[in-house]
Amino acid sequence: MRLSQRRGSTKLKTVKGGISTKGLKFGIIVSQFNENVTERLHKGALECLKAHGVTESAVESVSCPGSFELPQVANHLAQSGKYDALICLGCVIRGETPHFEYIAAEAARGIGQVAYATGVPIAFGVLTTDTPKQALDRAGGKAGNKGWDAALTAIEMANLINNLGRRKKTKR
Ligand code: INI
Repeated sequence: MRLSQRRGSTKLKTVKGGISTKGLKFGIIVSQFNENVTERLHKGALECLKAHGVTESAVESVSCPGSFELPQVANHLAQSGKYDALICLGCVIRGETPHFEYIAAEAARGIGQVAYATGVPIAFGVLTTDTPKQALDRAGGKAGNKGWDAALTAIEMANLINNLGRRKKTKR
C-alpha cells in the first residue's frame, strides 16, 4: 500500500512562506571587499525587493569592511528587533593563500549561527569563487544575480518564520 492510500482522505497542511512583502522590513549588509562585485549584488537585492513591492523606507543597507565582519553586523541588526529578515552580501575569491577558506567558512558559519540564535532569517548572499570572472558571472552576468536570489529567499523566509510564529523574546 502506498503512503497516500494509507493516509486516505486526510488533508496534509504544509506551512509555506510566500512572497508577500506587506509590512515587512529588511536589512541588507554589504561587504566592501571586492566592491565591484558586491555593489552589483546589492543592486540585484534592491531590485528584487522593489519588484516585490518593498518601499525604500522598509529597507536599510549597512556597509561593512569584509565578509568576515558580516556575521557581527548581522547579529547587531538581528538583535535590534527591527527587521523581518536580513540579507548578507559578500564576495570571497580564492587566492594563493588559505585566507579564502577561513573567511568563507567563518562567514557561512557565523551567519548561520546568528540566524539560529536570534530567530531572524538571514539570507546568505556571499559568493565564494575561484576567479573574479566567476564572481561577476554571478553578480548580474550570465549566471544571474545571487543578490536578487538572496533577497527573494529573505522575503520567503520572513513570511515562513512569521507564519510559523515568531519567538516571543524577539523585540518587535
Ligand atoms: N574579505 C572578503 O570579503 N573577500 C575576500 O576575498 C577577502 N580576502 O580574500 O582576503 C576578504 N578579506 C577581508 C576579511 O573579510 C576581513 O575584512 C579582514 O580579515 C579583517 O577582519
